Amino acid sequence: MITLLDYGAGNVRSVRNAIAKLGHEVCDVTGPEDILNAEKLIFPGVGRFGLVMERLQRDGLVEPLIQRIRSDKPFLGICVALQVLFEGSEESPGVSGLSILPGQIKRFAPGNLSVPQIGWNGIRLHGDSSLLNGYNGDKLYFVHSYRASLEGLPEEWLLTTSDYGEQYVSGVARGHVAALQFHPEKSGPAGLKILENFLNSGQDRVCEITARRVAADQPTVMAKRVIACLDVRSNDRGDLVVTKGDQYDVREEGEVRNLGKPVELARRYYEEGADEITFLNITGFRDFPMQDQPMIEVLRKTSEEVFVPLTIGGGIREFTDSEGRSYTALDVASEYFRSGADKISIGSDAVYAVEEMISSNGRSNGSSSIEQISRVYGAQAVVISVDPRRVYVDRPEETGHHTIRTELPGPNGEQYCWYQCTVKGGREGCDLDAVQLVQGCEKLGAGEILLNCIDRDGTNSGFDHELINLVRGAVSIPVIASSGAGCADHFVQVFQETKAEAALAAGIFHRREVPIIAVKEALNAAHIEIR
Ligand code: 1PR
Repeated sequence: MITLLDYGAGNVRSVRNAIAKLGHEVCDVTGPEDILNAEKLIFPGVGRFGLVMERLQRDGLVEPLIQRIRSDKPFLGICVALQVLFEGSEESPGVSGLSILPGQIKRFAPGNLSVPQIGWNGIRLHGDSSLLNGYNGDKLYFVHSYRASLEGLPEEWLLTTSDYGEQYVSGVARGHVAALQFHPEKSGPAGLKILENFLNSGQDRVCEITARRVAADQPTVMAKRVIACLDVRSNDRGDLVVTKGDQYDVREEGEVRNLGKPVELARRYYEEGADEITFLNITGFRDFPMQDQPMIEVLRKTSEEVFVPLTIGGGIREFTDSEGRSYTALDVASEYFRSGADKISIGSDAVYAVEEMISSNGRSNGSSSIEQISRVYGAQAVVISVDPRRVYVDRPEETGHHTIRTELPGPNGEQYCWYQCTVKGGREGCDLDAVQLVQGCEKLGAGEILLNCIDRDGTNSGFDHELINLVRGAVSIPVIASSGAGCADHFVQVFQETKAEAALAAGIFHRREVPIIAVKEALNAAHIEIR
């Protein structure tokens, strides 16, 4: 029996699902005595450092946790649960951690790398431990803006380090206790193997570092991510289907295109090596997701079988239902997180939030959906889905928008264009450009940009590099390039010609025109880091 410390913030369902998949039963911590008595305790830390500590304090769990770890009872901490083992964090000044380990957690300062670090990185082994038995060197999934430093860490605890602009601690272990900065439950087969080693250990000190190693010199390198996207909606018969549009028009001869079943396709992409799966509930702007149980069910079922990150978007905003019951955007997002999402994506509501901030002279009162969700779940859990389209102009100075000189002139020979943001799945254009939107969203607390392009969507003509360079240059959070992939070479080109951290495609994967493995092989042949 595995005991899980779930304090109600973030995606703990994935850890639950991974444990179940590995054949173990899970029970929850219901009070301080469970922390002390549990045979094996897993603590998946999600959210901000201060919030995690506040919840532990509220539930009287701080002292029992310290006692458990000091008395060397089996314990596995994940992500922020590694960070709270230290004395404090720059993320939440003045909040004390568990102080098992000395030092402060600091924010990444990686120069031109984006923060948060989101994606697949390597680990460098500093010692041998049965926790890593069978680990084959595959990359593992990280998502964080703050990191533990090597400085002052007692050597007997140091299991692994990784690099992201600087070297940081990615795993600590001693005796029966370990904590990992990466997410084993989201790291595919390599992560599940590590989790399994912990779950299956008997009385042996599974985490003990039995021999020291001379760590490799080469830095670990983040992989460029390949993401499969599933646009989901109900067809005219009421079945939830994966569909795909051409420039956002998903109907063919009057019918909604049906390219498959969401859970089946997601499972297929996981098995084929997708680094992440994104679901977009494309009619979410008019339907209300908390009444849309099928979509939540899709997420629940997918997270039982798919152990890479899942993002879900569509309809994340505040809402009042027909009985007058109101839900905040945070309520909606929380339901998605509880159902297995690791990140949520916001489209239309992000546009409204930035328009409002601009009309209030760049100030916000803290109530936007982005701020609400980011405060509780952290910036890395909030993705902004941008749906821009090109507007060609002759005179850039007259637009009042961020305009570029384009190598692809407009229909009347226009040399310039700007990218107009849209809402409601491209149905309405706004007086806001893509740069204004993404900069506004970063300021409000978003952690990643999913950059679609209506002009390229479904065209198979390649990604819009001009758009991607414009947006990537405007923010310091990761950017996912989306729309237009038609062949494996388009992925090579987008990573060679832009600084996008990830690239997403839909149509070519759904129609089996290009397998994910072919994309990975092409990237590998071009010496682009992959998982
Ligand atoms: O506004 O918060 O409710 O979110 C709605 C979400 O649904 C947004 O993320 C928006 O992008 C998405 N959406 C709305 N309508 C459509 C549509 O297609 N009619 N899909 C839509 C957006 C774009 C990509 C697509 C890529 C890659 N789809 O997700 O997967 O363009 O396609 P390709 O590789 O085939 O070119 P809210």
